[in-house]
Amino acid sequence: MKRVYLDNNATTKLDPLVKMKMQPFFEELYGNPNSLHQYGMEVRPYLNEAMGYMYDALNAPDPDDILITSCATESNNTVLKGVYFKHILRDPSKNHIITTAVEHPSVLETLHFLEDNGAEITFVDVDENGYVSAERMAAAITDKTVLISMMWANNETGMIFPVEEVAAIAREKGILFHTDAVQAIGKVPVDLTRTPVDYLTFSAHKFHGPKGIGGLYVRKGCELPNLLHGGEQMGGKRAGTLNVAYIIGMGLAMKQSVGHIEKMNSDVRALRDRLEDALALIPETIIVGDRARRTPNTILISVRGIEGEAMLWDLNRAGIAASTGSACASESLEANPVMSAIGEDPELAHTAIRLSLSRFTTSDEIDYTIDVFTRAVERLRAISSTYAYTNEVG
Ligand code: 7TS
Repeated sequence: MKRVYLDNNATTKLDPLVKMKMQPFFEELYGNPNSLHQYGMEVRPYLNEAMGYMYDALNAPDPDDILITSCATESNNTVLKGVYFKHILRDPSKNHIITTAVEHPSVLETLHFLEDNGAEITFVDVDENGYVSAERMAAAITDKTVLISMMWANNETGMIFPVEEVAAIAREKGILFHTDAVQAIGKVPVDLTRTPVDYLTFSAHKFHGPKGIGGLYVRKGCELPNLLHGGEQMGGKRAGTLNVAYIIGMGLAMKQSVGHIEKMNSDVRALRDRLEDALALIPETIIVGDRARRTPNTILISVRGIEGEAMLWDLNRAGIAASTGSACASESLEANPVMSAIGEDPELAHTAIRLSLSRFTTSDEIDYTIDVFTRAVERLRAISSTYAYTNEVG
């Protein structure tokens, strides 16, 4: 059966070049880089090369740190809990954190936990396009604000948030600034020399690297206490034996995906727009957010009257992988949280379907998806009108 993968905001296919680069580190090059013998020493240059790729891809100044973590969830926890321990616990007069209402659960749930422990959190709502303006974020600032955490691009809608502007406002007011850039790397230019970000989260499996490895950029002077205490790895800032193969994979994957940013914004954007234009022709559909303000690979569409899960099932039977939103919540038949936050008709939140492309998506796959999606809507609408008719007559 034909298989089409359109759930790249949940995870991506491993870049074949990355897989090749990682292979020797599962075999002969298995030394622990912190060991003093040849086995340990021989892997270090490869690690240094991978770290160099990441500094280059983010244009991160040399004195700053890139910590390796196990995932974006760990990076987000490190920043939020670190700010709590370093700043809020020591000076409760500065206990206020601002974020958006549509962050990933690894930010929202961590902040709810900190709220239970005395922090004051403002969750700034998005507008009807799923956007949060810099003015809206700035309006939430008080004398007590210590940190602003705002994702660079939203995982559900693809909306790109005004991170550069908000980071500049935070810097001017002496407030720390964190961005979860998981959905931005390889899609939106990220330049840490130009943008005054203090902390930036990323995760390899969102840009064709392996799962279970991520990173946290920390600007010099903004160091935080450890989340994981233990050995002296990563300069003592994050304990645990380094996952050598995966770090090497993440470095190359980031270099590759940032190198493909133009292709993403031309070829992939053109495929996404073609798919979106075709789906918009289906009566009673809503596509969330102005596409010029979205990452070039994402569509969040609502098809009135059709449950998102029913639609996913039909697509899946035809070999197409999509989602009703974040896979982190998709095992429950819950309303899409971002759709709910946008404040649409509550019914629409149950009809959301996310389609997310990658640089490996082909034109044939898009043609096939347009055809299957359109027929699935017709089929499901026919079933629901027969059902409604039977109910009326019966
Ligand atoms: N931050 C954002 C913005 C995300 O989209 C995700 C994963 C994470 C953090 C967590 O990353 P991890 O490395 O800890 O796994 N988002 C999704 C999604 O949208 N569908 O499935 C996973």
